Amino acid sequence: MSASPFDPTPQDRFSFGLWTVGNPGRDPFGSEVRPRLSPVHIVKKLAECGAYGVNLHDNDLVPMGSSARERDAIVAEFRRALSDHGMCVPMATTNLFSHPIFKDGAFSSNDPRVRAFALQKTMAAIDLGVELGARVYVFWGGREGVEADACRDPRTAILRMREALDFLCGYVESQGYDLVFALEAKPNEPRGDIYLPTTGHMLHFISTLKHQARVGVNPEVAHENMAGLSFVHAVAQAMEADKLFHIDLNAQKIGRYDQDLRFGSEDLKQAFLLVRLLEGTLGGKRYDGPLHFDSHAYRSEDEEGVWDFARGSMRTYKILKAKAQAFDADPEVRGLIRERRDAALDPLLSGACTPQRIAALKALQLDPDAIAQAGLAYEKLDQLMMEHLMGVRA
Ligand code: DIG
Ligand code: MN
Ligand code: MN
Repeated sequence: MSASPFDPTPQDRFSFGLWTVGNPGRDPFGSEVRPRLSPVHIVKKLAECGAYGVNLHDNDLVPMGSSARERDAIVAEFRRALSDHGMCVPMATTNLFSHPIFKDGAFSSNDPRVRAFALQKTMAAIDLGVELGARVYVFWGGREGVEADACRDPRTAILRMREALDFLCGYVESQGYDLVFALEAKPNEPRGDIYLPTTGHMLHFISTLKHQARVGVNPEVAHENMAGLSFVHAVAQAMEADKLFHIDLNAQKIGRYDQDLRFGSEDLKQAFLLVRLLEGTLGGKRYDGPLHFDSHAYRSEDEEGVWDFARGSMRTYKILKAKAQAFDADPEVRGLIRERRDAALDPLLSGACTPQRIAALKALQLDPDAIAQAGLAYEKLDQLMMEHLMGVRA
């Protein structure tokens, strides 16, 4: 098959979790539809698709209850596969949600034995991630929440999660690991309400931690959409705070359960605006971390459909990247979004709050009615963007 400019390469930094392409298609209303794929097979196939990395929860690779010898053998085989296929492990994380012990949370559980077990499990999983070369460690608190809100003071839950993360940052420092943490928010599912439900909540929570510099966020498209929020604005706030340490890409229809659909397969306009932001085509810093697809193929698919899903995810991202580059290079677009400059006003709109600036702003003669008359040509701008997206303008 001839090469395409949208074929993924390792330089694109695309990654998938073992649990994503390895999803066997089970859902709350039906059993698995696909055979389970071994981690070694997933590494081989993802490399063939053009991905550069594979991520994992501890138990995606090492089943709970494995002996040390079994664990080491599994890890050795996996590392051989990574080496054979030129793949890396950019991110690792802990499964603190599947085992029944976590039925009422992990770090926020009312049972101190559960909280201790969660810390013990996470330290072992961090060791595994570092051994595999991970530089980012994700925390998704899927069970950190409630149905019966009377069960604990929500402030106690936040306190417990802060204590856990402060301890685990201390652990990473004590081991000398080169590892940062990325906190992933979700508003609900599987719990009725999950604590710290959006990226914005996480950004504030990080500001209360002892080791703030080591902690950032891992926003997910579907999760912010579930909260009815703009994912692009959540990512922009994280980037502006230098806290976008990782990202989970997928697609989501508004008002549904967490669908984890193929990237770009639903709201193409928001996917375009996201890629434009991440790639910096509108100006400003670009994101240079892993581009992780935390999503899975439709339940309708066989294994070949899973790889169609993986290829489609990466291809869509690269197509949108090319379209964003064309859009922001379009002279008509640049003319419409060029920032209005005013030599007289600009000095008054930034810098220190000096007596001179206060006096000058108070003395300004501005005619609000006249200013309000200005048209902004956003209809033309948005139509241009849509025409770039629809392929009738390049
Ligand atoms: C769900 O969106 C969560 C889990 O898949 C995983 O812990 C995390 C890592 O991307 N995302
Ligand atoms: Mn999700
Ligand atoms: Mn995720």
